[in-house]
This record gives sequence, structure tokens and C-alpha cells, in this order.
Amino acid sequence: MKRNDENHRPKMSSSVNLRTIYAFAREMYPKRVTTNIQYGTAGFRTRADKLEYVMYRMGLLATLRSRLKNGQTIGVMITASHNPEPDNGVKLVDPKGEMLERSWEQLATDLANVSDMDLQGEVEKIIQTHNIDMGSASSVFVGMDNRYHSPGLLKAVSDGVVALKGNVKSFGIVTTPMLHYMVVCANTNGDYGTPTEEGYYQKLITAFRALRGSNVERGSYKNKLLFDGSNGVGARKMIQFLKRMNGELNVDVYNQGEGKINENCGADYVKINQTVPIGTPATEPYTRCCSIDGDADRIVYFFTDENNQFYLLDGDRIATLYAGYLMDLVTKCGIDLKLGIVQTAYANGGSTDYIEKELKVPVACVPTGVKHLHHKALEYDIGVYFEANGHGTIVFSDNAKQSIRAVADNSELNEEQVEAAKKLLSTIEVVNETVGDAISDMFLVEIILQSNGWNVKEWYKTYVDLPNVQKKINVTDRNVITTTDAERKVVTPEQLQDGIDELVAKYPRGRSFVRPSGTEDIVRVYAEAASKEDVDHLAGEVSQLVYRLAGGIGPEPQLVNNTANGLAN
Ligand code: NG1
Ligand code: ZN
Repeated sequence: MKRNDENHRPKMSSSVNLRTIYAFAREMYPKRVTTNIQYGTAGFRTRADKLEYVMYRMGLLATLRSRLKNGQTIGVMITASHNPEPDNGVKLVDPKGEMLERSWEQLATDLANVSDMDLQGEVEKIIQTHNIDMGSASSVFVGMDNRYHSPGLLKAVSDGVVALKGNVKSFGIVTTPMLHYMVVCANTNGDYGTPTEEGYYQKLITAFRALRGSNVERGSYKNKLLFDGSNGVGARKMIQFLKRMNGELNVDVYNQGEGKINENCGADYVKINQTVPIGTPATEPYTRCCSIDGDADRIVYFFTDENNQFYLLDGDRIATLYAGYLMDLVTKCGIDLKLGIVQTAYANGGSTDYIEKELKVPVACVPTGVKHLHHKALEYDIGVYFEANGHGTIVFSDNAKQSIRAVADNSELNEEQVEAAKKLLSTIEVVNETVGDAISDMFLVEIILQSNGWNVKEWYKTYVDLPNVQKKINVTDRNVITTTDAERKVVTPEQLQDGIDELVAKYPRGRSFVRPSGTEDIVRVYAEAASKEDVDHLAGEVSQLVYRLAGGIGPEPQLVNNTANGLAN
């Protein structure tokens, strides 16, 4: 490793003795893992027992980034989201509450993979390349989910910060969106809210109350919600919310921690298996239910009918519900604001049709990963973004906020206009603009359903989902598959896209795409078509094609003869 010569020493690096980095690493967080890991769409994620050294190093990196950003707060969240209990992970939060900037993902990967001996040199390299003033102030906020191994990992992150003489503040057990909220509050000097747990609860509850009014039941809307907490941190926080509310929202929280995190429950389980999570209390048909994931940044709704048939209301449904509500308020307000919806290729074709033809709102498609959605949504005055799996939120431009406020404050305008503007202001407050937030998203869904006087049936019938299937294919190297056009078309291996096109053409309303997963060592296949039988067949055929052309391993995928839901893996 090349050392800096005296003339090129980074500014004031002497104020921090970088040798402690190695000492700490060797004594407390030695790297015994030899395989490399990669900072992907969800940061680092793997078995918890392989992560201590990574956490320590992310503490170092977060401190460096904070100093580079003139002492603004950087967040570090310890969670493996919807993964099983033995896994854990870490993701960094940038000053505006966004996911870590792409170029730093590579630095994170490199820093995680160097040997203990080369760690100090790697840190010096980052300091020098970015001309980081090591004598300057820094601030790192750390939070964790409720996995039993999270506290040990949190300590490792904190020690990383301390090794560089940085400032670290731990929020203990918080949801991912709470940590994003804290970071933004700190970096806006409290403009976004108070950077405490209580501040978060009060901000959302105040806005919820303002929108909900005193009349909790309206039309077909009933004040009763079953809430599957996935045995994660979101369940605890939901209970904290309820303690501070006066029954304006009647929520029955289950999977509060009595079982393993995400095991047979949670948003991912419900979405992928299209079934009711474990522990769901027996209730009347059409009772509104929702499931969040292990770190509470995703949410889906569901219900069953009198024949116990399951119905899913996923991220696409939430996005369209939001867009309809916002459009109505913006129109009443009488201001010209550009509203748009951002989806990924996983959005159901039924939802995209509905947005374009019924709602008549512009819709954009971007590659998988929240950062892509968030980034695109910022191009609109009001950008609604959701992944079909239930991760999403709304972002409002400064222009939108200012013009809405101007209407709300103008007593010369008619009452309906001012009222609509006030509702929009409260909507902005109830939304966690920093990142998808299952609890904040749930509050807004409840507000809109109540405002429309809708039950789940009425929400469900706004459009018809096309039957769809997702599959996972094992291949030797998933990166042989490269894509373009927001992942909707394959570039390599050659012939794969032509093959998919031929198969899709056989089925009415057929659509299929394949892409390497960013979080698992597999290739994902998505298919949709007009009938259940067709989509099962199409997904099976595309899976076989991927297996043959992209180096499939293990048993070859078989064509599904309509097993339950056609979800053969
Ligand atoms: P990958 O594994 O890259 O498909 C999954 C989800 C993403 C996103 C990330 C991060 C699907 C199909 N993919 O990514 O939407 O949520 O995890 O958690 O749901
Ligand atoms: Zn999550």
C-alpha cells in the first residue's frame, strides 16, 4: 500500500492518530472472512456472524463522509430488513436522508474487503483523495433493528467512529425510516422536525389528527385495522404510537415479537406468497389488514373474502390511492403543480394502465432500488414513488410547498381552496419524505380511505391486477445478465431477449423481464399475462430460457401446472 509522503499528507491528518485504526481492528474486529462482500442496493447484508469487522469499518467510513460533508450528520442503520433472523446488515444514510451516494458505495466495498493490515492505508487513501480535514467536526447517528445480534454490531460501528475521534449518537432500536428522519432533522437544524423519537411520534400524530378530524368512521370505512408487525421493530413503534393516540385509529398489532423476525409473516412474505401471515386473528371477511417488514420501511395491505380467498393491495395500489387523493386536493387548491408517479418494472401492468388512462398522471419507470425511485420522484413538484413490494413515499418540491402555503395563508380565496391547501400541508407533515416509512404510509392510507369513505373492496376495485409470478433462478454468475431500459430488456447474454420476446408474444397481455438480484445470489424472473394459467406457463418458459442461456445450476426449472398461485419457488 502506497503511503503519503510528507508533502502530500492530508490536511491535519495528524490530529487523528490513524494507527489506532489498525490496533482496534486487530484487537477487537479482526477480519477473518476471506470472501469479498459488496455494498448493494440495500447496503451490506449477510449472516450476522460475518459482519462485525464490516460494521467497524462502516463506522470509520461514516465519520470520513461526515467530515467531507462539513460535519453534517451521516446515518448508519443496522438491519437486514425482510431477511431471516440470522442475517443482519448495514446501510449508510446521506445528509439529505438519501441512500449513500453511488461513488461511495464503491469506497464502502473496498474498505470492507481490504485486510486488517491494509485498512489504515485504505483510510488514508480516502482522506487524501477527498482532501478530508480530519481535524474538523463530525456527526454519525446509529440505529438498529431488534435482532438479538444488532447491539453487538452497533457497538462495532460506534467503535469505528471513535477510532477516528468522531462523534457518535446512538438511537438504539429504531425503524429505518426513523433513523432517516433523525438525520434530516439534524441537518436542517430542526426544520424538518425534532430529532428525537418523541419528536417523530408527535409530528406524525399531529398531522394525522388534523386530517382525520373527529369523525373516525365514514361511509364504508370502519375504524379497525389488523397490523402484522413481522416480529420486528415496527411492531414496537406502532404500539408506542397507539399509546399516544386516543383511539382515533383502532389498530390490533400482532406478530409483535412473539415469533422470529419475518418468519412466515411480514410484507415480503405476504407479497411473495400471496397469502395471510401467521398469527392473523380470525375476523370477519373484508377486514382491513396490513403487513410491514422487519425494519418498517415497507407495507402492503390485504384482506380475505367470505370464501377465504386472499387479496393483496400492494405498493402499486398505495401509489394510485395517494395519487388520486393528491390530484383531487391540488385541483381544489387551484394551483398548477406537476404530479408524477414513479414505478419499477415490477409494477403490475394493470396499475400502469390505470395511472395512464384513468388518473391521467405521468408515470416513469426506473431500475429497481429505492434510490432510483427517489431520485426520479424529485423531478416532479409532487412525486409519488412505490416499489410493488410496498416500499415508497411522496416527495414535495420547495416550489410545491411554497405555493400550497401561499394558498393556505390567503384569506381572500374561497374556503374550499384554503381548506384543500391546509389538507395538503398536513399531508406533507404526515408523510416521511426522507424514505419509505411503513407506519407513515399506513397513516396516509387510513386518512384517504376514511376521507373517501371506502372499505377494502372499494379500494380493490379501482383497477384489476394482471396475474403475475416471480421466480428465482440459480446461475453460476448472475452478472452475466446485463439489462437496459430500466431493466425491462436484456442486453447480454445474446439471444436471451429475442427468446423472451418470442415467448411473451404467445400470450395475451404477456410481459416478462429478467434481472440479476442486487441482494441475493440469484436471477429474478417476472412475468404477467391475462390469465393465471398463461402466466404460470410464461414464467416457466422464461425461467428455462434463463437457465439454458445464462449458466443455470442445480435442477432445471420445470413448467408449473398451476400449483397454488403458480409460485413454484
Ligand atoms: P433485488 O434483490 O435487487 O431484487 C430487492 C427488491 C427491491 C428492493 C431491494 C432492497 C424485489 C423484486 N426486489 O432487490 O425492490 O426492495 O430488495 O431491499 O422486490
Ligand atoms: Zn425493509
